Amino acid sequence: MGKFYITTPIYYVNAEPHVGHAYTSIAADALARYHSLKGDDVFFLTGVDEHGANIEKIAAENGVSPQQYCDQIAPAFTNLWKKLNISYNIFLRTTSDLHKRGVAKLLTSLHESGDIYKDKYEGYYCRPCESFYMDKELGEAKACPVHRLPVEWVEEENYFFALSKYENRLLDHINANPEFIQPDSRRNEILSAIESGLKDVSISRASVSWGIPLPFDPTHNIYVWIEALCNYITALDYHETGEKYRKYWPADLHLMGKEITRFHAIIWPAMLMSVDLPLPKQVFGHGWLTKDGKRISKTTGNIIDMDALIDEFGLEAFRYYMMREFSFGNDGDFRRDRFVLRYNADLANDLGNLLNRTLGLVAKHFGVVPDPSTPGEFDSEVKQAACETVNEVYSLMSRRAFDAALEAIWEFVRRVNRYVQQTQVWTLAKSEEDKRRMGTILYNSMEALRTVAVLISPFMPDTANRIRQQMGLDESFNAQGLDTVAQWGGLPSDIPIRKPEPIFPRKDTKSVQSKNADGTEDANLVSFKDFQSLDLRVAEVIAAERVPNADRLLKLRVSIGDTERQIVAGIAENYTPEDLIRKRVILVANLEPATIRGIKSQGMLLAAADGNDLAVATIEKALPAGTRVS
Ligand code: ME8
Repeated sequence: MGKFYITTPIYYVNAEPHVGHAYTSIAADALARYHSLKGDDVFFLTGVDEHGANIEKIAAENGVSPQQYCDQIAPAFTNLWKKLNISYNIFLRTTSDLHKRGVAKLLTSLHESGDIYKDKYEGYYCRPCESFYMDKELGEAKACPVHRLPVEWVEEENYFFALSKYENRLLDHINANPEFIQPDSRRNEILSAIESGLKDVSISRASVSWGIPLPFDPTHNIYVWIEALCNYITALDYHETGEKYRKYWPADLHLMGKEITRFHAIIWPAMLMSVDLPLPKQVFGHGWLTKDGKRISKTTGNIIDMDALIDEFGLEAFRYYMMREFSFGNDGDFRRDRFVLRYNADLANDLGNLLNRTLGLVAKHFGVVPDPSTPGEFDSEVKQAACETVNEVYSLMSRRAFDAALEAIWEFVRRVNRYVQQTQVWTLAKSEEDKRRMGTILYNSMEALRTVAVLISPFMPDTANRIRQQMGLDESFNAQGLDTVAQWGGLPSDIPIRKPEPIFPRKDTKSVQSKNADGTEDANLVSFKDFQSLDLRVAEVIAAERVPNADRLLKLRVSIGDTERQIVAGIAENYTPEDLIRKRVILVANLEPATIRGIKSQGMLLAAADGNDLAVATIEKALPAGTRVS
């Protein structure tokens, strides 16, 4: 157990927040909650960046003072964080006294360190970035590399920070601490930027009136980026070296989009070196959310309607999609069809069904959490899988691999669904002895669900609580930490469960499709590559028999040309063994084998089911067994 201080960027108030801002904040929230689960003392900072020429200009366009403008927009951010269930500890505004006092202290120290000097500055400036760019970064069109907008030529007398002096110390630090800048691709970019030479940076603007004055020359305002970076310590009461500062600094993680990593990984650490303060432990620059390949931003206007998605699918599904779909270090395209697909496949199907099926059977046969009195086949595999999943999640979260951590959890969910299938638990209510085994299987499935609830809680806190509630667990279980999931058997028996209700009702893709605003048709699509990964074959049934004591099961031998396979299929209510002999059916030949009622099944037949009516898919021509179906 330790402390974990995590920050998001402080976002500009020049427009309403969008899905890109939500992305960083949801990731930070998931990590903050995850560290709380681990037992760490977490401090989570976010806020808004309110000064600078850009804000001044927009306020003037709106006919209000900059302060009035900031006061109007800042609540749009706090309202969004509330809506997205972001568990921050401080929302810092750079117009606050707290920030101004801390900035004055840090800039005074910087001045005293001898690293500040006055000089004339000229260069290309991008207003939306509040940043100067070098000629070579702009290309022939003289456009900002982030916004693709024309830059302005600015000349003025400024104060400078001697950044170039810190080149070697920065390189040494980055090389000695591979975790300092992540992911590795960003680390390499920063290393080569430093290696190609750092120029001193201007830290003041005589011409910008909306800002914080330099403590040693109030005729200049502090350049907004220099002042904004200070927020990471000003929010901790740095001005009085307060308790929060002493407890939480240095930050464990500064999280941000890749376009501003250089400010955090070069300028900010050099400023801290100059005043002899400890450096943040990690700077992580994540990828961009794009739409049709273009970065989502207020300047391009390709904004995703978060409200509509959340209204339709719920907040938890939105948070899940954001963290599951994209690899955090890379760019990723926000696609509604993928959202719907993940909702139906992962949430409604895999997780929702497991919960519903398990609790449905518990409600029908026991009413309370049953006793795990009768161990049997597959139990230890499920327990082992739980333990492995927890360890995997630990390691993936430390690498900020949210998508892979969620995939590991879902792999476990699917394993438990398979356990329910393999043990055919629903058939075990007949004798008292069988029922004891049924109780054990259901107990294990519920214990697995308790584990899943803890593991998903950083990403989907409400879903975790709803699962626990339906399982009959009181609120004290909501506070269960990660240590409790490593101990299998923590679920108490005999407590009454609640009425099972679907947590993610399936969405009809047709009705979802028709709601597309841009008129394009999104479907529940899989890629052609995914489809091709299925090995479908014509299979000829050469033998068939009933499985004793299993009303629904037939055991088949099928030929797929060179080899034969044994298949267990739940079709006995619709077909006799004789019906099937010599039929040419379609086999999923590369499905992992399963054991059903103690009998190995090496594949699956395709069939269509309409309620209790079921028909096996057959091939109308006598094509050779083993022919590929595509
Ligand atoms: O840069 N995909 O504020 P900002 C992913 N005030 N994340 C995105 C994104 C996208 N398409 N668009 C925005 C500033 N973000 C400064 C920061 S910090 C001392 C000062 C997120 O309002 C991402 O975190 O332009 C990005 O770095 C940040 O919003 C930029 O927010």
